[in-house]
Amino acid sequence: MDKNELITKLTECVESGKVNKAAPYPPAMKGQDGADELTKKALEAGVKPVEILNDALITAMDRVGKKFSQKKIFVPQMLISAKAMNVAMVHLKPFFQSGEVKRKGKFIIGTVSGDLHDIGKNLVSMIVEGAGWEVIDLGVDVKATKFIETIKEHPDAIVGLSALLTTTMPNMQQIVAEIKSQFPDVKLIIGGAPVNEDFKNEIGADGYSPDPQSAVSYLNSLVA
Ligand code: B1M
Repeated sequence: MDKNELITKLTECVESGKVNKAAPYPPAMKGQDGADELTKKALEAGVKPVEILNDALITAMDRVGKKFSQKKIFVPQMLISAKAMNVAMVHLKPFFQSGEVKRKGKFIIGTVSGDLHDIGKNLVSMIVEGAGWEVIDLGVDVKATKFIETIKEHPDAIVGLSALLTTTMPNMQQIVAEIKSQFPDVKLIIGGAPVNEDFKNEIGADGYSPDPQSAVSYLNSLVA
């Protein structure tokens, strides 16, 4: 398979939830390579990790999201696509994390309470870490109290909040307010599909990043 075919096939695997060759789902792809094998093959063929991420994995998850909106697929299929994406990410992680060893500062990140989406947050963690930051990842469904406890332990850290649901945007607002009331000088950056610059201004966060690269630029600008 050439590079384009590998990308196309990998996109199909993540979109349809074909995790690896041994996986029985989806039955139509039984015995075929899955996201695991194809990511390895793409890397071996010289496809850049960032191309694998953007052209295959993120493209596939966008398609999954559209099909979910159109009620063509349901939560279990989204979950299995997320699993296929995570399996692929295991192979990409070392490339994104091979940044400088000297740390530029600390970055605390979590997906806000009520929200279980972690793929985007994990990507931001990985890329920020690769750009030379120490990352303290609090996981998903993180309440204000957990952020505050962690800020007490790392008062010099910058804090990142991720939200993927419109229904968890108010939780993000509340977490920002609680952190700012106790630590007015801590810098807060928000991200995730439903949030934007206007929402950042509305809730009094310091930065908004649509993607991991701009999160890195923002963090770097604070220590420049
Ligand atoms: Co959910 N889900 N989901 N889901 N899910 C969305 C978000 C949705 C848009 C799908 C849709 O309807 N089209 C929709 C939200 C609609 C809305 O609120 N307007 C939705 C819904 C409704 C739900 C449930 C409510 C479904 C249900 O149960 N009925 C439920 C909620 C559960 C909960 O959280 N309480 C739910 C559940 C799930 C799964 C568990 C099945 C699974 C998540 C698995 C996991 O994360 N481990 C899932 C998935 C996979 C999705 C979609 C398909 C893909 C999300 C994803 O991983 N994208 C998603 C549709 C979509 O996004 N197209 C959808 C890839 C990822 C790389 O992108 O996360 O946007 P993203 O991250 C980007 C940027 O946003 C940014 O950088 C990343 C890389 O570019 N970014 C930051 C993110 N955080 C950042 C932080 C920063 C900076 C940048 O600084 C701090």
